[in-house]
Parts: sequence; C-alpha cells; structure tokens
Amino acid sequence: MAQVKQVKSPYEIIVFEPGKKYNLPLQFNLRKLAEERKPMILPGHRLCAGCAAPIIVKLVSFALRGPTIVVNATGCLEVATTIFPYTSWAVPWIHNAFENAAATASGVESALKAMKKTGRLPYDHVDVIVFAGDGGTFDIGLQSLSGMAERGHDVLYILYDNEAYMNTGIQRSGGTPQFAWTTTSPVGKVIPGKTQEKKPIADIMVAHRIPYVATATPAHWADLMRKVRKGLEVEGPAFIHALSSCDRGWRHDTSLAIEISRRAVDTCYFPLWEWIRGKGYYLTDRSLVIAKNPRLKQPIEKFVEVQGRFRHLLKPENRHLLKQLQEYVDAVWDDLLNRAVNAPR
Ligand SMILES: Cc1ncc(C[n+]2csc(CCOP(=O)(O)OP(=O)(O)O)c2C)c(N)n1
Ligand code: SF4
Ligand SMILES: [Mg+2]
Repeated sequence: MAQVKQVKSPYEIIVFEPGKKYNLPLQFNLRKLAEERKPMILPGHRLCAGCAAPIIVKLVSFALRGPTIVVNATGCLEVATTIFPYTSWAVPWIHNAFENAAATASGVESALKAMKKTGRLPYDHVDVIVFAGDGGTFDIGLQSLSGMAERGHDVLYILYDNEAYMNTGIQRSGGTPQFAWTTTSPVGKVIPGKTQEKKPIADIMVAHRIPYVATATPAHWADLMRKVRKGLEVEGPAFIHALSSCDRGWRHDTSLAIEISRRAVDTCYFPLWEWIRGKGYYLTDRSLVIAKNPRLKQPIEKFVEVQGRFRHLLKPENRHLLKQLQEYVDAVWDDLLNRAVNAPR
C-alpha cells in the first residue's frame, strides 16, 4: 500500500492534561484571529438574521488547532447551510441523520485512527467536531451521544441549544425551559407554556465521567473559545453546551442575540462552568465574577422580559409562575456554587 505523505498540521498542537500546567492560548485577539483564519462557516448561508448558531460556529473556527471534520445532526444549522447543490462549510462536513450524529462521529474518528495506524492519514492528527441542536441531543440523539461517551471516542460534541425543535416549527424539546411558549406547549387556559423543567443535559454528560464538559454562550466569546480548545486538547470525548438564541422561536428582536446571552448568564439562568475529570466543577468568566460578588446577580425578569415566548409571565395573574422560575434558577445556581471548586466559601 502506498504511503501518504505526512503534512504538518497548520496549527500548533498542545496536549491538555487536567491537573498539569498547560500552555493554552488564554488570551485571544479576536480581530487578529478573524483576519488570520478563515471561519469554517462562510457567508451565504440561509440561517435567519440574528441567529446565534452561526456566531457560535465562527467562534469555534477561531479556536481550531488543525485539520477538522465536522459532523452535523439534522436541524437549522444543517438544513440552512447545505441547500443542494451549495454548501457554506469550508471544512470536510458530513450529515447522516437526526438521531445519530454522535454515532457517525464515532465512525469517522475510528476511521481516522485506522488510517493513521496504516500510514494513510496525511496529517499528524485530525479533530472531529459534532454540531447538534437540542432536539438532536437532549432527546432523539441521546442514546448515540451516550454510546460515544461510554466508548471514549476522541470527539468534541458541541450542542447549540436554541431550546426547541426550531427547524420544524418551534416544537418543545427536553431543552425547552419551563413555561416557555412553543407550538406544542401553547400558552392558554389549559397550560402556561411547557409544564416540565429543562433537562440537565450537561450534568448528564458529567455523569458519564468523560474528560471535559463545559457550558458557553456566544456573548462570552473568549471563554467559549478557550473551552473549545480544551475540549479538543483532551484525549477522549468532550461536550460543550452552548446556549444559542433563536429570534424566531424565542420571539425577540434580531439585534438581541448577544444581549440575551449576556442576560442568560447575568441572571444565572445559564451559568458558565467547566467540569474537568479528576478535578471537578469550576465556574468561569462572568459566572465566577457573580459568585464572588452576588449583588451582580440579576432577577430572572431580565432574561424573560425581552422574549415573546415568556410574555405571559409578566402578566400580574402569572407572577407566581415567574416566582417559580426564579426559585428553580436559584436552586440550580446554589447547587452549582456548592459543587464548584473555585466558588467562594
Ligand atoms: C428521525 C427524524 N425525526 C424527525 C425529523 C424531522 N426534523 C428535522 S430537523 C428537526 C428539528 C431539529 O431540532 P433541533 O435538534 O433542536 O435543531 P434546530 O432545528 O432547533 O436547530 C426535526 C424534528 C427528522 N429529520 N428525523
Ligand atoms: S429558526 Fe431560529 S435557530 Fe433556526 S435559523 Fe432561524 S433564528 Fe436560527
Ligand atoms: Mg433546537
């Protein structure tokens, strides 16, 4: 069999080992990176104006360390970037089905390993990244994700969580928060939006004891990029839960994607943290600042008030629902403060 010529990776590879002093690029110059590196998602896609998903993908691009293959589950990101015969992806990209992105990525990673072993891989290393929505992760893809985690495939799985099945018309998912309006949890006399709480997907991944789990938003971009880089550096599966606002489904102005992400963190609705196997939970970025200075924590109204899907919660007769949502957020935040190694005691 002919040997393939080895090509040096275009980026420096740093192996991240939890507990060791490591030399990650902790400071990013976003403008410089944007000038130097071609994002893996290019202009011309059909995602809505104001959608957070392509912002997340662009930020992920700037944190790549070398040749990368993207596996995409069915959803807005997949459908709106690959309308036949066009593609917006500047990297090798594969879509298989809604429920099996993690299984597909497992196969890709295994094939790369086999190619490396037999000298057929033209690079030192190729990273594999999954992008999947909440429907494709909390619900229908959970079994393939769990299998990928349990088998220990070296894949970074990035969940872009817009909190409903947006691509098919805003149906509720396991990631939809309690009391949110969706087309299958309509607000009316019978129910006040979705009746169940959001599934704790990132903690479910921590329970798999994979090397690295983190949360992120596109507003906290340096934090997101650091986490992507760490997720790539660890050997084995890594999972990043990125909040991804959707102006169509959340019913907000198209200019608000970044502002809403900020409010999600400032209200502790979506705290920023990472979990490193063998070390534990760590608060990061703005959430660490809030933990050290609790008066900065904003009431949940600040997150709710700019979104039409929660409009009913602001009516006087529904104040008890808003209070219930606040109590839920407070309980989850307190629980995280108790677990986080770096939270003030
Ligand atoms: C097995 C299967 N069931 C249902 C569908 C239809 N479908 C395509 S995309 C989608 C919603 C995806 O939701 P999510 O994963 O949250 O991604 P989003 O569209 O919100 O980005 C559904 C239900 C499908 N393609 N395959
Ligand atoms: S429906 Fe929502 S998630 Fe889908 S492209 Fe539009 S803004 Fe983005
Ligand atoms: Mg979704």
